[in-house]
Amino acid sequence: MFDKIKESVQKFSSKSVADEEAVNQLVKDIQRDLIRADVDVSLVSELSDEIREEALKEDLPKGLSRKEHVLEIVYNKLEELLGEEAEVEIEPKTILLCGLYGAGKTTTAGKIADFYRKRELKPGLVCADTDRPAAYDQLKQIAENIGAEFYGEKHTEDPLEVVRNGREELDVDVLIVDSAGRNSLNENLREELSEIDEVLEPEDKYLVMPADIGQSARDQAESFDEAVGINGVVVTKMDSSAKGGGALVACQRSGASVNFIGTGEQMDDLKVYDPVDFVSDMLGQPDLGSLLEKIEEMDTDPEDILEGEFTLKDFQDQMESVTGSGMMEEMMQQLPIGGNQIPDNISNLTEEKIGSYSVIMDSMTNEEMKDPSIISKSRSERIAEGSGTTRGEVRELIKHYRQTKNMVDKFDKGSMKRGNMQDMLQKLGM
Ligand SMILES: Nc1nc2c(ncn2[C@@H]2O[C@H](COP(=O)(O)OP(=O)(O)OP(=O)(O)O)[C@@H](O)[C@H]2O)c(=O)[nH]1
Ligand SMILES: [Mg+2]
Repeated sequence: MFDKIKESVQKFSSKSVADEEAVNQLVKDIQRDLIRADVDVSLVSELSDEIREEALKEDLPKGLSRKEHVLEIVYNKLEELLGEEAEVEIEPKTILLCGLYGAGKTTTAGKIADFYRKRELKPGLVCADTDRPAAYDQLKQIAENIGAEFYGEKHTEDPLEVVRNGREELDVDVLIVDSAGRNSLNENLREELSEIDEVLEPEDKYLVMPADIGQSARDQAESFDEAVGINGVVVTKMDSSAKGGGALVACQRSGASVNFIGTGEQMDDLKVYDPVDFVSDMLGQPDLGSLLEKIEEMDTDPEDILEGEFTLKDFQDQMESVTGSGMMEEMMQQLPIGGNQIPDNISNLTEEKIGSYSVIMDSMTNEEMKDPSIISKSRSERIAEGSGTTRGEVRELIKHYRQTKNMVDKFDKGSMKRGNMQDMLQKLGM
């Protein structure tokens, strides 16, 4: 995927000064990395101009070092390139999956069923791939494994009949229909999908595409959209292709929204698409500010944080325990890292900001606090309105939470003891 970019960013981070030469080198490296990930060349060139321009010409924001400023620009530009986060509403619906041979449709059908099952909606899988008898067995097995309802007819050649019967038979909240693939989007597939579409009238029609098709995802998304009117895309096999970045950017360009990405063969290898998450997963640059808050919280009760998932609720508690920047600085002095490694923006998280985060979180439902991945665009609009903030601020809060969560996820109990702080920092690459 974008793992080469991570190396380029690390190379830049390890330089002693972030001068023009270093920035130019970083931009050159990122250019090469993006082109290797099969991102459209014209976009790459636009992006590098923008990074160079902003990194070298813009005034340094207060409290940020040049290096941090440049990295922040890179993160933001990559996030922009990757488009909008997905809108995945957790509500009853019918979903039709389509795509070419081997794209990952059947596996994705199972993953999506499991995704809703975990969110308390009862899923059902219907096998409308009547081309191969093995398709029936494959989906049935998946349904059994995850505890989803299943409907299929092993010896039929009529997918429409199966879809009709499946809809009658299954009493579920989320009905997911797996369809047959073809080598290409030919007349035959067009017709079959349109007919299924008419019978099923699904709320969602997702095109499933593997990451390794890179930027041709754009053409594929456009032609499927023309043929059956897709309203979402799932990009699978992000774990096993270097071209996933290119595929995601291409979807964005085609106007298709990426709803999920598949990151492995297991049922829980599915993520709601979120560029902010994606970039921080990829580049994994820990935010030292959040780390310190984490350490501070550990002083109070490390066990609490480690019990289960680190939720937004934990994040809120953590926020509330940070009473001022002074405390943070004092704590810094006690850390076993050299003073010169401490970024200037360490006290960036002002009391004002903590206050506004708290208000935002107060506008969230319990469900959202427990599982922020369900916070879609419309939910974040509602939260912004309820808290008198903007969607941008809601996003910023969630981003901050995710960075902290990424870090917490890296800790293990052994190294949580205060004496092992050095270990912990090493683990985080500091
Ligand atoms: N590594 C990886 N493998 C995946 C992913 N999604 C699917 N696969 C694998 O890709 C292969 C094809 O997946 P299927 O789900 O059968 O694809 P399909 O689109 O239903 O294929 P047809 O029905 O033959 O058109 C299987 O071996 C899956 O395990 C993913 O996200 N990562
Ligand atoms: Mg299949």
